[in-house]
Amino acid sequence: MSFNLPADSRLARKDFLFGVATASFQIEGAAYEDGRTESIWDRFCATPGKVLGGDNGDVACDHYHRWPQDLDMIRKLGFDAYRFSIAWPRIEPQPGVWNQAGFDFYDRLVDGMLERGIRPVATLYHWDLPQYLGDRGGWVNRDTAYRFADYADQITRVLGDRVESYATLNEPWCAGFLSYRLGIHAPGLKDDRLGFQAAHHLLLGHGLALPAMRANAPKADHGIVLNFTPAYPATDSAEDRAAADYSDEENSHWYLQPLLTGEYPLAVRERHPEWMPTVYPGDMEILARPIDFLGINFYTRAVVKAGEHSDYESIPQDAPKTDIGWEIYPQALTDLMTGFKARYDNLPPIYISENGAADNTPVVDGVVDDQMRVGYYDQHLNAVHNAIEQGVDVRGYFAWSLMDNFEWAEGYSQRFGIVHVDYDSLVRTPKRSSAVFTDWLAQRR
Ligand code: IFM
Repeated sequence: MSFNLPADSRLARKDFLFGVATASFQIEGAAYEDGRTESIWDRFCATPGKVLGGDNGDVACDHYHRWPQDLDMIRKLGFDAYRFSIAWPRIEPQPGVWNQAGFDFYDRLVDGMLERGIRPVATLYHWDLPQYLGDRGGWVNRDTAYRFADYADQITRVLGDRVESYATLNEPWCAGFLSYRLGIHAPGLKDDRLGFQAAHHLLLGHGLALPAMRANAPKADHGIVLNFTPAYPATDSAEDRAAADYSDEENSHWYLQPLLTGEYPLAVRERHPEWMPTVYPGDMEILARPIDFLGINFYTRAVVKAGEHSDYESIPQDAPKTDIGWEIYPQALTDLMTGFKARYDNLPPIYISENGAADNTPVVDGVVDDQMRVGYYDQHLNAVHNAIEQGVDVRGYFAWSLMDNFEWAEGYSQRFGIVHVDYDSLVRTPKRSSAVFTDWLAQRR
């Protein structure tokens, strides 16, 4: 069994990059080993009521100890690349203190990939901010952007060109809005103005980090990973269409537009001057420093109507959903990319840096027959194919995730892996979906 893509699809060529993705906090465990210090997610997990079941990242998938076996698994499954993230609290456990044991771990991991013929794709920040920076306001504090640039400099000095592609940030919408505006992720603040300020400092950190990253790894690609949940109007009314458009300005273009044009979207600035962040002279030029690629993380769409007391309101759909309750709507992935191409004349090459489904099918007689996930991947790979056919420059695709892991506020309740993890024994069991990928990858030309 393989994916149903046209034989002449760009995705069927060996030079289209296929990888699997994970993130440090979600898989590593070893929370306090070899000098790692507390992150804002350790603190959030320890705060009652923040994470389902009171789950935490202390052990997670124990990847910190089992990485050789996990890399063997990636090679065996046939993927070209592995997108992983680096835990800042391992690298800089105290302000300005650089931890050799932390560098050594990622040194070994990257060499382990290269030895196995797996291409390393690194993300520098996937939300595990050191708690000591959280104590000083986290991303609301402008200084955090400068601390991030220092950390990015240190880690890229060590890993250099052995990593072929670096993303500064993963999903600043989540690290900004979901964390400081909507209160769902660490540190759990609910304040519009602070959400926008945090978002600005995240993007500032991204821009500040780029020059040193380029100097330390001149042959690598440097970019950023953004997440998008495009909005569709609930009805054809002018009000609902305007609400959907506005939602996209606030949630998608707020993050992408400044990077490509050096300006935040006017629609948001005009409607909500009271939320606007403090921006220093020169900041926008820093945000707009050139990037070599845009990573797109896509899972679902939103359907919205004009709200009575808000700019837009999400309307739940009676439609197929993954186990986490997110609608399956692959057309939105094609629309999103063709829409970006139409709006931005300097859109860089795109990688789908995450896409996948929560499918909690259990192990039965040693087998995980995750058919819903197989269908989800099939539909979304076709959505990528369709975008390429319409002229979008997509260079690769990363499945989220290599293995089941800590799903943030949902704890371990939602399984996104193509490999099952038993959280008691930590045994990994490849699921049906991983076998379908392996078949697909083997037949590429
Ligand atoms: O698990 C997350 C990941 O950390 C970031 N992107 C979305 C995934 C699924 O929610």
